Amino acid sequence: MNAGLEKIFEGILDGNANQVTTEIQKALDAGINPADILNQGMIAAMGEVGRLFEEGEYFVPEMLIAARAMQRGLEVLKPHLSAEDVHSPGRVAIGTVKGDLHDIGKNLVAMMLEGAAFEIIDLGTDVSPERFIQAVKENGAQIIAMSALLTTTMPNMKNTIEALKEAGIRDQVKVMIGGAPVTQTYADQIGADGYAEDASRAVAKARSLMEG
Ligand code: B1M
Repeated sequence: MNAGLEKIFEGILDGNANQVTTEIQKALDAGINPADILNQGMIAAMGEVGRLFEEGEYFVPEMLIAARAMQRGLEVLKPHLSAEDVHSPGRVAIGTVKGDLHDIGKNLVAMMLEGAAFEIIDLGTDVSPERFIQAVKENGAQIIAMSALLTTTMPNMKNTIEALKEAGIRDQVKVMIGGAPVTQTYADQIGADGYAEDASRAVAKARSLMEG
């Protein structure tokens, strides 16, 4: 790998946002293709972060600062990327379900998905079924990603799936769920298409939902 791209890659792994932004600017000034900076330097680094997390070498704080460094880097790189440079695997509308204000895990999932080049529509917290439906109808979301941290708000995942059915658009969109009290069994019970236990696995799950 080009030495500059390597520094970007390492900067993301270390969560060193200043290194990442400085090295991206240097790479751009040196005429390196923005798509190569994105794919070889940045997305590859987030893939490595996910691997280290799954192997127990990284924990949530390391993943969070890496994702933040990635986001800061994207702010520098984005104006230089053309539509052809970014091969987005899909468009994801993500939110914490109605009644639930926990957003740290949801934000982490959104950042990791963005790091994997997914287009993210972040609906925030306390998201009603109607708002998720709107994201499918008006914003073309291909995946609805719902997070819940409370046992009392988990039923709103089921309510959202029911609302999608009532709106006649259940088959137009994949539904993925997660959050501390959520399980694969619950996902199966309510008819979600996928469940992921953490932000890294959420990326793999979203990819497989787009392929399937
Ligand atoms: Co709250 N809270 N909280 N809280 N809070 C919990 C969740 C709780 C377990 C604490 C406890 O009692 N031990 C408990 C829930 C009990 C239950 O329902 N079984 C609880 C409670 C009761 C409450 C209140 C009701 C307290 C009160 O007011 N009486 C209240 C509810 C407010 C509301 O939402 N309406 C409340 C409020 C809050 C704060 C506002 C103070 C704050 C939230 C701040 C914020 O998010 N901006 C807060 C916090 C911080 C927590 C704890 C301490 C930490 C949650 C967190 O951020 N974890 C939490 C206790 C705990 O978990 N130890 C607790 C870190 C985060 C990275 O993990 O969100 O699990 P997590 O996300 C993971 C995975 O779950 C997964 O990936 C992430 C990263 O790997 N994941 C997904 C998450 N979403 C996913 C979606 C996916 C896939 C994977 O696909 C779509």
